[in-house]
Amino acid sequence: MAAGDGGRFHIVSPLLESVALSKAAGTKVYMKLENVQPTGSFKIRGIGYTCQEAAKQGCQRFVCSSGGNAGLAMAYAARQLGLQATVVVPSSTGPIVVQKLRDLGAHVEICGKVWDDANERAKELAKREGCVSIHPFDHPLVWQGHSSLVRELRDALEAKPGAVVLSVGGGGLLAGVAAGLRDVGWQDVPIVAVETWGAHSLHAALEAGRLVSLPDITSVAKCLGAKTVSARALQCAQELRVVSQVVEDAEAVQAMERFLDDERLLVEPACGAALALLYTGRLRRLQREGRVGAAPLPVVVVVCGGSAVDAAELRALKSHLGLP
Ligand code: PLV
Repeated sequence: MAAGDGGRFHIVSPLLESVALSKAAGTKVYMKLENVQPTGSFKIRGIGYTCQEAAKQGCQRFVCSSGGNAGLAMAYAARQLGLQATVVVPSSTGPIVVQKLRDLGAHVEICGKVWDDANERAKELAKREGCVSIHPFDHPLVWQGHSSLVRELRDALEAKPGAVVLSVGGGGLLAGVAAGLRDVGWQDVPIVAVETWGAHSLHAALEAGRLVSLPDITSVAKCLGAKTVSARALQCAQELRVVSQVVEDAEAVQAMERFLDDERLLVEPACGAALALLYTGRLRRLQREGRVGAAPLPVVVVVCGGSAVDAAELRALKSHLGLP
């Protein structure tokens, strides 16, 4: 099932209509199920491709800073390529991911409180001979790898969608989808870029009209927690039809639980953020305001996935947020 266009580690992911999400959003919703990719998220597309290209140049070891999923994708790609992997994660990345990284054979370092701290350490490590630094979201090869997702949409859908809904952390997925939309001539399709408050670095940058750094990451969606969004993501948001939306942590976590019941799929808060846009009726409002395409055009939500969650973690998140 290797996709063959860009990276050879990801699969052509399923595109399924969700009756439950369509009912909640009041419009036909397709789920692009990136949660079934190897290592559980879309990250394998861009990171897998980048590792593959770096391996061709003869590197011996990859180093990556990560909130979790980029590191998992890199560890997986390294293992496939027979190379070493070091992943630096912040302390906010929980034991579930650290164990999965070790199970994939990666060397794990825990450094600092948030991803930006871990990234400083990764930059140090990458200076060692034979090491290649793999960025979790801010590199042209990462965007190119992620862009394969849109070609799959073009191949599967009869017409272009009214919107693509996705989550934004550092903005690699946004930049990749934007590149893919341009590639297939769908650059007029609006992208709804969703963040949580406390990880809203794109929203803050758009309000300021320039890159700004959040003082801290206070959201539970740690995988959306880059204090500063990439310059490329801001540029995409300024050049294309990108609608920035921010949801509460509680909405993202409630969306995770509802999605588990509706589709029997468990995803991270980072993904719950995009789902919350549909469950809370925000998409309907954007349609009424004419900011995204309305019925009969379908909407695609990128179910970006995430591996840092299990049943106990969902319970812990709910209790942390005081949810019943
Ligand atoms: N997570 C990055 C950055 O973390 C990482 O290191 O794994 N959904 C999920 C499940 C993710 O893991 C991420 C990114 C995103 C969405 C956002 O993707 P981005 O960074 O390309 O906007 C700090």
